[in-house]
Formats: sequence, structure tokens, C-alpha cells
Amino acid sequence: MIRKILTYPNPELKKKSSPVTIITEAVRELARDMAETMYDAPGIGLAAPQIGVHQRVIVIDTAEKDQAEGLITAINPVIVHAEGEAYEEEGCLSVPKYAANVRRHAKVVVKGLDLEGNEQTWRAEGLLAIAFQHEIDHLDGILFVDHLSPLKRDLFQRKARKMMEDAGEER
Ligand code: GNR
Ligand code: NI
Repeated sequence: MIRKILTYPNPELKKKSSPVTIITEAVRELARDMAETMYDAPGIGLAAPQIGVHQRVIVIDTAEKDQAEGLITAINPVIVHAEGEAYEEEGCLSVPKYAANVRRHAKVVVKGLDLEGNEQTWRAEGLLAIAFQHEIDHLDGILFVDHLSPLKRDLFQRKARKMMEDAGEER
């Protein structure tokens, strides 16, 4: 089932998500819905809080643009190692019509559980590494715009307010 993606400045996006304690059928259904919603959007990743579920579940698929890995579902993902620097343009399904360069680690090692409850280790670089960092940020209530300089963040907020005002006037 395709779920509705929450957008800035919805306060649900700022909440910290809780670890998954047991991988139940409900968690598997959540992961399926997240993948379906991500592909429909389309996007290269999605975190559960973006659809209003505050559990630490992310899905990523950068196969079209990057090293082919296919669909990754990570439960309770943690970055256990990070190195290097990247500064690439990011967008977010929860921040429509805005993109900006963000400073990230170039390579990460992520540990977490897969849908069978097995411990997995993912080694990522390039877009996949950026996607892991972007999605794990969502689980902590952080959006990519929170990484911008104060000046750029201020410009973003003005643009967002203007867009909301303009949308309001149409009604
Ligand atoms: O679809 C997405 N594209 C993207 C591009 C550059 C850096 C990060 C991303 S993630 C984004 C989907 C999304 O909002 N996931 O939370
Ligand atoms: Ni996002």
C-alpha cells in the first residue's frame, strides 16, 4: 500500500524514532509499504517517520544511479564506521522542490537487522553512503536542511514560507 509522505514543516518529521524490538508481520508490512511508496515517488530512499511511523526502519535503492545493490531494508541501522568527506547535492521527498549541497562522510559501514532479523553489515560509498546517512538522520528527526549554513537555511525557510503562502492564496 502506498502511504502518504509527510512534508516540511510537519512536526512529526522532527521526532526521534524508537528501535524495533521484534520483527513482527506488521514490521514486514511496514517495510513493504515503504518500498512501494519509495518506488512510486520515485525516490532512492525512505525512512519510516516520513510516513508518520516512528520506528527505526529505512529502505534504500540506488541501483538505478549507482553500484547495483537493489533494495536494502535496514532495521535499527547504526553507522559503525565513517571516513572521508563528500559534498553532494541532496533532495528529500519530505522537502519538495528544494535541493542543496550537504557535507557528509564519503564512506560508511552500517550495521543493522534485515527483515529476517539477521545482523547485516553494509559497506557503502558514493550515493549509497549518502543515502544511508540521509535516511538514518530522518530516524533522529534531522532533515538535510538542518545541515545547511545559517544563511542558506534562512534562505530555504523564506522560500518554504513563500511557497506555502502562494499555495494558500489559490484557495
Ligand atoms: O530520493 C531521494 N534522493 C536523494 C538524493 C540525494 C541525496 C539523498 C536523497 S534521499 C531522497 C529520498 C528521501 O527523501 N529519503 O529520505
Ligand atoms: Ni529524505
